[in-house]
Amino acid sequence: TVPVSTIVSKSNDDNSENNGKHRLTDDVERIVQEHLQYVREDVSNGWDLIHQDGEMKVYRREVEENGIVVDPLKCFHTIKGVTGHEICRYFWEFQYRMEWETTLDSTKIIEALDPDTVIFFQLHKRVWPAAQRDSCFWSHIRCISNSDEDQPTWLVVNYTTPHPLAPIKSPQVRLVANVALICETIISEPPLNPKDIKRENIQCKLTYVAFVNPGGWVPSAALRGVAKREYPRFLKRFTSYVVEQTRNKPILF
Ligand code: H13
Repeated sequence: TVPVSTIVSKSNDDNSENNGKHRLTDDVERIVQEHLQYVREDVSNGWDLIHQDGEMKVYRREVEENGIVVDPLKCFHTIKGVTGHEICRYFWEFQYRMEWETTLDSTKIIEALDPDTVIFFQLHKRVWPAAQRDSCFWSHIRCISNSDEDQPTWLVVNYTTPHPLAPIKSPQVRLVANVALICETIISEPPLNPKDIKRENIQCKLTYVAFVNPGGWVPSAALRGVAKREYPRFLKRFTSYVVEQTRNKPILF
């Protein structure tokens, strides 16, 4: 849950009289479904493995639009001792963000659309060899149950949206992104009583996909260099952070 003090505005839509719907409900649904399809597509054709470290694999496809690098990225990782819910929760929740994000100057929530969907405004560190970037995106967390026996799939989607509280102020450049974190929990040798499951019996299979348009021209080689360095760094730092944070806490299924 988001501390009330951090929310700049609540949605104008009265969700309670609108079946919990808000102005972006249909967009959120469409993008979530697209990611659930896309996550199944494999990386055997046209994807380059650009980084591997133990269980972590980072793939990308080199794509340019009007001379701008917009390389799609797909990462896989397996993390011992945490659930998909824990990984997604720490990724989505505002209060942990600055503890694991190293590429941000600031983050704030400018609107809460429903308990699972908020709009963030973020200022990115100037790691790019060009103007500073900002971003404004809805961020949605969801649990999808597969069957009675299986553990549910958890996912978070971050998707760029315009917002009156976040106008683009030149020379600031806006990143355009469509990012998803999709997690499954695997339980090995499940005990008869679910209450007896220990952290040593669980692992999380994570897929992270990113389509990011830098919003303006950046030298291709420099941008690809930054991406190749920063995505693996993010995955390693973020997942270690969640392992540390949850180590002595009850398991959140
Ligand atoms: O996904 C990551 N962070 C999210 C939470 O801060 C925000 C992210 C997002 C980015 C941009 C716009 C909207 C949302 O989902 C981790 C991101 C790691 C970034 C590594 C740096 C990559 C550099 C590539 C630059 C492409 C322009």
